[in-house]
Amino acid sequence: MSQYALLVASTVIACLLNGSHGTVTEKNTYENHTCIRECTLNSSRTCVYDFILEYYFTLTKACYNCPINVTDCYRPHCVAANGYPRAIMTVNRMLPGPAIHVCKGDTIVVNVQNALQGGEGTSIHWHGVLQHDSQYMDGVSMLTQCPIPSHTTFQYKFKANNAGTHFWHAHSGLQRSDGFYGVLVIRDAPEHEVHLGLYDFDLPEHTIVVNDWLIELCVSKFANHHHAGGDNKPESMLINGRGMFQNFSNNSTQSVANTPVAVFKVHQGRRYRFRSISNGILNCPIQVSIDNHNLTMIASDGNPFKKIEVESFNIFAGERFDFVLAATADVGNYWIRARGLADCSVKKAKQVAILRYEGAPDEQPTQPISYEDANRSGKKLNPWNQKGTEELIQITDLDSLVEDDAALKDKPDKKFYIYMDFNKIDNYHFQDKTYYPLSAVEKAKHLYMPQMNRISTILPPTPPLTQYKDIPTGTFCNPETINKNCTKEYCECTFLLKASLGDVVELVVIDEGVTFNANHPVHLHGHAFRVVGMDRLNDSTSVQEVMRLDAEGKLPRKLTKAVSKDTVTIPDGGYSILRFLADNPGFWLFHCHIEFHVEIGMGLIIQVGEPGQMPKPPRNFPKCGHWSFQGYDEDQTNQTETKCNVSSASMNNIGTTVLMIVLGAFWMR
Ligand SMILES: *[C@@H]1O[C@H](CO)[C@@H](O)[C@H](O)[C@H]1NC(C)=O
Ligand SMILES: *[C@@H]1O[C@H](CO)[C@@H](O)[C@H](O)[C@H]1NC(C)=O
Ligand SMILES: *[C@@H]1O[C@H](CO)[C@@H](O)[C@H](O)[C@H]1NC(C)=O
Ligand SMILES: *[C@@H]1O[C@H](CO)[C@@H](O)[C@H](O)[C@H]1NC(C)=O
Ligand SMILES: *[C@@H]1O[C@H](CO)[C@@H](O)[C@H](O)[C@H]1NC(C)=O
Ligand SMILES: *[C@@H]1O[C@H](CO)[C@@H](O)[C@H](O)[C@H]1NC(C)=O
Ligand SMILES: *[C@@H]1O[C@H](CO)[C@@H](O)[C@H](O)[C@H]1NC(C)=O
Ligand SMILES: *[C@@H]1O[C@H](CO)[C@@H](O)[C@H](O)[C@H]1NC(C)=O
Ligand SMILES: *[C@@H]1O[C@H](CO)[C@@H](O)[C@H](O)[C@H]1NC(C)=O
Ligand SMILES: *[C@@H]1O[C@H](CO)[C@@H](O)[C@H](O)[C@H]1NC(C)=O
Ligand SMILES: *[C@@H]1O[C@H](CO)[C@@H](O)[C@H](O)[C@H]1NC(C)=O
Ligand SMILES: *[C@@H]1O[C@H](CO)[C@@H](O)[C@H](O)[C@H]1NC(C)=O
Ligand SMILES: [Cu+2]
Repeated sequence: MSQYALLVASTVIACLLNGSHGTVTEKNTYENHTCIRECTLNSSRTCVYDFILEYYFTLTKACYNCPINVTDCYRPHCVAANGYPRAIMTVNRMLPGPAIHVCKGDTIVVNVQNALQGGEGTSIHWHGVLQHDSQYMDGVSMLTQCPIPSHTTFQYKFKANNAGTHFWHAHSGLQRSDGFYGVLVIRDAPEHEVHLGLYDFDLPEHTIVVNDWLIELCVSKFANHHHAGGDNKPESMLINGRGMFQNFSNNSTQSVANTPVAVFKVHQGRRYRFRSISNGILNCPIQVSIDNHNLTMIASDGNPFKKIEVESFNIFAGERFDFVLAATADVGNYWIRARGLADCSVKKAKQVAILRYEGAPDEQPTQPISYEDANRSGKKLNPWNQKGTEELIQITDLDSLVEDDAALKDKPDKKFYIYMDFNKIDNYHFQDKTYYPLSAVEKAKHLYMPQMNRISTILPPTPPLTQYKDIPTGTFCNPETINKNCTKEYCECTFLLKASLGDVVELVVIDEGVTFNANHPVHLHGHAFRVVGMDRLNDSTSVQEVMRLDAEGKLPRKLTKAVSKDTVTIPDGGYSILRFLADNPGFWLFHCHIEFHVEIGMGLIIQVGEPGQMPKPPRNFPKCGHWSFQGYDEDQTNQTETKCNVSSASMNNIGTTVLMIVLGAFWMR
């Protein structure tokens, strides 16, 4: 722990150098932020960060001769990624963006400056932070706030009240996939760490962020896949924003160079707490393992469970796992391997990083690194679409170390069956009934709709949490209120389920799995849930079958020591049963964390409590109006009485648009 002393000392200097606002400088990496410290009770601080959000590119001029000269790859503003040239989105010209490491009880303040060229709005979600009393800081565009218009700023401010390994990412369009993501770790005082005795160090440098990575802007792949014949398979993967993929050759020697991989340093004989995060983008569960080492798994999504030693684990989009690594091998370099499953197996998406022992040379391990080489056998936590066995440990096989609470009572107060699948339905956004109906299109271009209860959710025209009164009547729906046959016709609305404040809610989430052997990791905002049941019944199932089994008492529930999480996989052809105490009033998104799926509506809103029970946002919290056109009121003298006034936030958008038109006209001349 003494390593913290060093960090703190150097931060004082970093602070004195705090420079101008609005430009990206070295201090914006926050690598040595004053809030990075040993956490103790009653010593909370306010931790401030400036985030500048931009479109950017890999291997820019900031990279000079990277990777032929590898040192250049570490220059400020150089994003080498996996070496593939592509447009990206960065916060402070870093990939991932700045890591936030704070202590429980601290106040996090992030000033977001939207510098996106192109007039795009944005917002940032703090994945895993429950936001009690700061619901309007959850960062979901059009649910808990308006998108932050380009060339404006927004301040996030909330208490870091629930400890654990979390992360932050954009919750607006597909931006998370292009680079708007980063680490958010909230450490607790040692007194509260149940696993404290298992490790010697818990350091920021041992945080691992894995994700699949495309070779183009996500929206390009999205449009190609949904409108033409493009696939939805990731090509590559990153570990902490780094990796090997693209080959470079120095012509005079023909030797192959690659962009550098992430390196994690350890001392032989010590034990380290590692914190891993998946910012998975497409359908890409990731198997993580470290050569010559086993992993002692101790926590997920911020909640500890009874330790269990495995050889590898799978991590799904949005999940986090903490493990202890004992550096017991010979001094040397070892591969840390990330192997993409499901859609990531098609192009063998994989990545490596290096575990380097103190005293080992600055070299790569010699072990081969093919996709197949990363298929670690032996005990594995969190299998993908496999039944649990002696070797395959399901989430429900773990014993939570979070005390049993009301969520685990015998009978929940509210119970919902949520069934998911890819449905063969003529969706007018991607098919045209007249010109190219589903039936006329070749099978390879058939598009199946990932839906919940056969509904595609679109977010409301104004955020219900902050502008409830502005929501047009008839916006919200649920399977009972929809008066359409959604098996026959495409159904799109704002799917909302309601719970009273204090209810224990049970979600029986089913993946019917008829169409593909797929996967939908689901994430709940504002609450952690207990995973009380999980099984893969068969290659496919149906909501009717699961309801029948449930009625017959054949869906076992683990009502003691069920693990607490906020993101979990639903086995295809099976189900997961989730329980939570609805103690956080607000509008909370519950959604599949696969970017293409949530973007076309695989999610729903859980309303907890009545609007009157939800805390009011600050009086000057930005607003936006909805744009459903109701005709112009030509009478200028009667403007204040028009129904369709626009608020300041949307005025900003108009301003930008006008500016762009003016510029456009200028260029045309
Ligand atoms: C943070 O501190 C470390 C250790 O003193 C130093 O090596 C590193 O350059 C610092 N990082 C930044 C961005 O200032
Ligand atoms: C921290 O504060 C709480 C209540 O404010 C108090 O009960 C506790 O003794 C304090 N702990 C320390 C270590 O000062
Ligand atoms: C590589 O780049 C570094 C700066 O990043 C520079 O100091 C060094 O001289 C370069 N090496 C070569 C061989 O050009
Ligand atoms: C780079 O070279 C390796 C080894 O020859 C090869 O397996 C890999 O496919 C190459 N990468 C790309 C993107 O072509
Ligand atoms: C290698 O040669 C090719 C073509 O001769 C040239 O386009 C490229 O820039 C050269 N690369 C380096 C690293 O010198
Ligand atoms: C290629 O590598 C050789 C030997 O390492 C070095 O002398 C030369 O400068 C390099 N050429 C380029 C274009 O980087
Ligand atoms: C990892 O665990 C397996 C048993 O599951 C054991 O056979 C193996 O020796 C262990 N490896 C190390 C490096 O501890
Ligand atoms: C990975 O290894 C397991 C056994 O550990 C084997 O059953 C499976 O077929 C392997 N998968 C691949 C893709 O090789
Ligand atoms: C809805 O449509 C499907 C497919 O056409 C049909 O099988 C089903 O019976 C319909 N359901 C109702 C309630 O009409
Ligand atoms: C699993 O599905 C297959 C094919 O649909 C069916 O034949 C089999 O009976 C099912 N098994 C169970 C246990 O339901
Ligand atoms: C202003 O609008 C109201 C209601 O929209 C209408 O009744 C009234 O006649 C209008 N006043 C004028 C001066 O046009
Ligand atoms: C319309 O403007 C009035 C006065 O500025 C304001 O009170 C009201 O909230 C606005 N309505 C909407 C939908 O923005
Ligand atoms: Cu999904």
